[in-house]
Amino acid sequence: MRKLVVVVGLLFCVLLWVSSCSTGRVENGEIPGEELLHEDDALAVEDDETIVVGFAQVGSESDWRLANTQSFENTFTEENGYYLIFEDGQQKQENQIKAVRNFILQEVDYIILDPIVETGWEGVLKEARDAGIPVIVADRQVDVADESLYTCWVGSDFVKEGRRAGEWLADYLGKQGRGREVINIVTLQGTLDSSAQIGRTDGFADVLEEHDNWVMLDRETADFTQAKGQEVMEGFLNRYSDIDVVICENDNMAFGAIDAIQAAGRTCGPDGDMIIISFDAVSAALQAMQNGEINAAFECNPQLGPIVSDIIEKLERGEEVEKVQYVEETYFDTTMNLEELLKERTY
Ligand code: GYE
Repeated sequence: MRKLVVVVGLLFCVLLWVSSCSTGRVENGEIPGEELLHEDDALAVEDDETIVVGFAQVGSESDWRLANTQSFENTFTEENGYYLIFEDGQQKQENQIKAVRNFILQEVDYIILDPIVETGWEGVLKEARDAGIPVIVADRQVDVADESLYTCWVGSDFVKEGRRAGEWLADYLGKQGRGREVINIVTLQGTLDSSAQIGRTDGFADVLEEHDNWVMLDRETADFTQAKGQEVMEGFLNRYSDIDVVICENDNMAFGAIDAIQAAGRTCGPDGDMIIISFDAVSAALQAMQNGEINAAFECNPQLGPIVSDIIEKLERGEEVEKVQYVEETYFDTTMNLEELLKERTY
């Protein structure tokens, strides 16, 4: 069953309504807005074969996010039988809600939602369910009492990432003979109430609890961006003179923190006076490890496009899909052959 994606008469009303929040890209790389709802685009998908997918993305705050968007754009192509409508939420939940409503009005076949925060989705998810449009949640999760409000979720085990980082730190300090020393830690947190922030904070906190000599001096959000990472780290450096470990809940905040540390005439990395631990493990983080600036990075896989497309294909065939699907992840540190690993790295 293929629907007429956009009724031409409705086009211009919808256009007026959404043009203020449509700032992302469509699948062919055009800047949306007028183009997104152009009559030709609508007519182009009035066939029975093309699967129309609306993707409400969080924003473009990090290298991880760009790789994630790229993964969806590379997968949901015309050649693969899709028409992708991409909406960039610009890190605002209200924009994402508007985007989902817009997809419902356009009668898309599937909605992919990467929710910026976990709460506040009930209303719009009910609207999608009432319209009979399956919603696939990707990357971050939604916290809703009624799980039938979405079809399934695919993403990372953020708690496991956080625990793994804590366990790595315990092992590293042990090897340095610092297993019983007082270790002062600060954390640059991601966007508060996002799954990636909650999971990484909680996972690391589990390991923190097991070490009474570890002290969490401070935690502050830097919204997953490099600029805020630098700003928050400047504040930490002004307030605390004895930081041993900086936990950065993504690579971009680590890049900002490193800039702040170096600007303050301080050092970090395996030979520096602060240990830097980061999450995502994008290529630039592995390069920062090669430069001796980051000690370890815990991988978060952004390549969710093909997995979501497999889910859609199963749904098209009328098959059941798993409600929760975790992706495989690893970690990297400076003991590894980073040059070789970088050759394989696609993001
Ligand atoms: O770690 C960060 C991004 O939700 C896993 O969001 C994602 C996180 C990722 O901005 O870089």
